[in-house]
Amino acid sequence: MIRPSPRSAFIAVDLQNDFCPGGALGVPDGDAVLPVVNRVVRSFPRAVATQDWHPRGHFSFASSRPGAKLYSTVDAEGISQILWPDHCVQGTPGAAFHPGLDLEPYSLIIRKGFRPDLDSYSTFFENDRKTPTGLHGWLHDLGVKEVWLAGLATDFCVLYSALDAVCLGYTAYVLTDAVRAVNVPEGSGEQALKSMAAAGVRLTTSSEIPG
Ligand code: VGL
Ligand code: ZN
Repeated sequence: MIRPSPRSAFIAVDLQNDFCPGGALGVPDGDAVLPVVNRVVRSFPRAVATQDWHPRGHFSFASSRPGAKLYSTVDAEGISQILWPDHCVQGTPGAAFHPGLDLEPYSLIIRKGFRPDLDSYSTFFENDRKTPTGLHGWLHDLGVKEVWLAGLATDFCVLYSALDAVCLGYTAYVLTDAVRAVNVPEGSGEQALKSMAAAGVRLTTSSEIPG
């Protein structure tokens, strides 16, 4: 058992309709993490939910570039960008939290990816790696030293959030039974778990959390 410390925070990443099966960028089995997330969140003294929140015509959408192929990679001013289907458009049902997510325990919602020409996988910094989302300031203010991550997708938003958490000096845990991968390209979910472990992220499961 690993008891979350009083200086910990739980971070539920992008549990939105568009990332769940049937959504615009549905992660296979993505909704399966909801019961796990709903159970463990109450073991933490505070919790944050994140929301991918793109304006219409966002530059990460393949549809914003005539002739561009879905899931192809382009270079945008030195930042490598995968072109996604339109997803999590501000104010649409796809951008809403999945109805199966119990939102009551969350005291902060971080929205990211709302700049038209910048994407944001990490919930700490946008993809230019320097524009902060404000989450670090909030956590720091509250004396948080330890973050526990779950949600979607393992190979993008969870991966970059966990890596940034370690870089920022947090002890970072990822609940492997409460994450699912897009797997674009194939195998990127497995690769992400390896990268996180190599960076010092502690991979664990919800069964380690008491209660
Ligand atoms: C995500 C792709 C595009 C994620 C967000 O939440 O992992 N993936 N936008
Ligand atoms: Zn996105």
